[in-house]
Amino acid sequence: MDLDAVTKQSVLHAKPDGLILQYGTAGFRTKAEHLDHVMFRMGLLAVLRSKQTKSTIGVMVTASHNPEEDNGVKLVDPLGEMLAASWEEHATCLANAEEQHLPRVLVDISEKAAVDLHQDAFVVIGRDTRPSSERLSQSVIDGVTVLGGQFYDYGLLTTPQLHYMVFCRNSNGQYGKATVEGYYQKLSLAFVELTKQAFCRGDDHRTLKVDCANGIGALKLAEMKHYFCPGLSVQLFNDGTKGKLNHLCGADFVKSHQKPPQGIEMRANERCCSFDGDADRIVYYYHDADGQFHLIDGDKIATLISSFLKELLLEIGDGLSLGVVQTAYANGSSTRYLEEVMKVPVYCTKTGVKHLHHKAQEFDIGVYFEANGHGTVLFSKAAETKIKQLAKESEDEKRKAAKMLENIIDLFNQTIGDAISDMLVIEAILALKGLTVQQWDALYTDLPNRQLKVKVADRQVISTTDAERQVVKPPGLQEAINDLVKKYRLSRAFVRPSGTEDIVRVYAEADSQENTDSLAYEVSLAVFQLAGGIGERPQRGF
Ligand code: NG1
Ligand code: ZN
Repeated sequence: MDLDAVTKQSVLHAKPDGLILQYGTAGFRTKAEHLDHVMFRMGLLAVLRSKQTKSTIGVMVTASHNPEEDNGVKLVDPLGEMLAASWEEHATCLANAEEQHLPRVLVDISEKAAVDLHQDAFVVIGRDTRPSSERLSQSVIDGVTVLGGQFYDYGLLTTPQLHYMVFCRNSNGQYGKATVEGYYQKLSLAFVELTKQAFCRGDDHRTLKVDCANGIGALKLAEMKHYFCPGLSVQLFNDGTKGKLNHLCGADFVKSHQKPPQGIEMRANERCCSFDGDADRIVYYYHDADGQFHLIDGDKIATLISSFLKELLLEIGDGLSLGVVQTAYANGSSTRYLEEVMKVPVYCTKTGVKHLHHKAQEFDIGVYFEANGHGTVLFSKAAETKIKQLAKESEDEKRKAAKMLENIIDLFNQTIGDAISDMLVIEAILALKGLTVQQWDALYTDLPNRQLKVKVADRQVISTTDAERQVVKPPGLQEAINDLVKKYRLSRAFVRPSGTEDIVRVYAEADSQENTDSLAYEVSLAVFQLAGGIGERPQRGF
């Protein structure tokens, strides 16, 4: 390591005094103007991680669903997974080191992680469409080069596409070609294969309206859409030509406001969906004939997908285990439906896909989704081998089911949630089952729910347990929540510090929207009073 060169370059990417950031559930995320030094340093870290794993490492510049002025960065590990937990700590140390300590911290990390410094390093970089992303990804490149790493800059990519590239490169092309073209081909081929039978029937529900959050999803879907036409025709809205990224549109807006995005024309009973700013989340929705808005969130997506997988598994009859993983934000009705009607085991983990991902790995087939629409299906190596074998050998019906499962394996990028993969699997299932969006929505009725944010001086004063469903500290807060919850029917509420924003999140559920809103307000007030609220007190009414 040429530490003198690092010191010299680092001055050009100086860390603002006193700024402390944490590698959280989604990497580093804050206002774009505070991130230049973090980007440079993540370039350095990616080189060390690449040397240590002797593999290609990814760096993605994005702040996903957050406002256009924000930005962020996360590292992608060799198998297209999120960065290993021990390296999250290294990332935090490196990002927060004062200028003069930077060389020492680099040496420390190399020693602790037993990095072979003579090894070559290769880093691939992707970015979203934020105005700040291009400059920030240049800072990542500066970091990579000063430590002697090689790199390839993919430029504009969705987050899942970068994960795909990393995995392809580390599996010697066996998984697919490490190009956007390769990604389009792999997914669309699997989609066309999977839906062959459905579209022969002359289905006329093939149009889907997509709100692209004015983000990268618009560019990539525009390139990709002719690959799955005429099977599916997608109409793009909020494609970034006019509006601002994630502003009054996108999956996060639709989910948290429970209303349609601006900029999309919805007719009664038309199937619509929204991506988020980096195209790893998706939610569906429609207006009924009375003009009422219906949201189909990640929980209902998980339900649709797992019920289809369960049918296919019964068909192949091979005893492969299926499990669904959710977080505390999953609607109570979805959990009840999965457990009691579908008889599928359901587990709850902490928020953040990495937690769901780990739990899902315990099954042959693990379906995981956050209520906000971020999720995927994981197949174990053993399940994949079994399915591929059955698709070749067994008799007709079994073989058909195994082939479908094989296509589904190819469609789910195998890594993290991907709005494009999810959309294609959902569209395929709806077509194959001949289901309308209303029929899908009618699987169960969501309990009214509300999410609020509370500002506190230090959100770390709140600590939780039981997959974030119970507060441990500050004292008295959980008791206060318990008393409030008791006032309502079918009610539930919890609070937790956000991992991506400087706020505390409040969630409530109850028998009516009015009661839910009261409960959410009362719990917010309890947080404000018992956990050091700042600024304006929470108000009733939204
Ligand atoms: P935080 O800010 O920790 O609640 C949010 C989402 C997560 C996940 C991350 C990463 C909710 C309630 N939380 O985390 O599910 O998507 O952002 O983007 O939706
Ligand atoms: Zn995202």
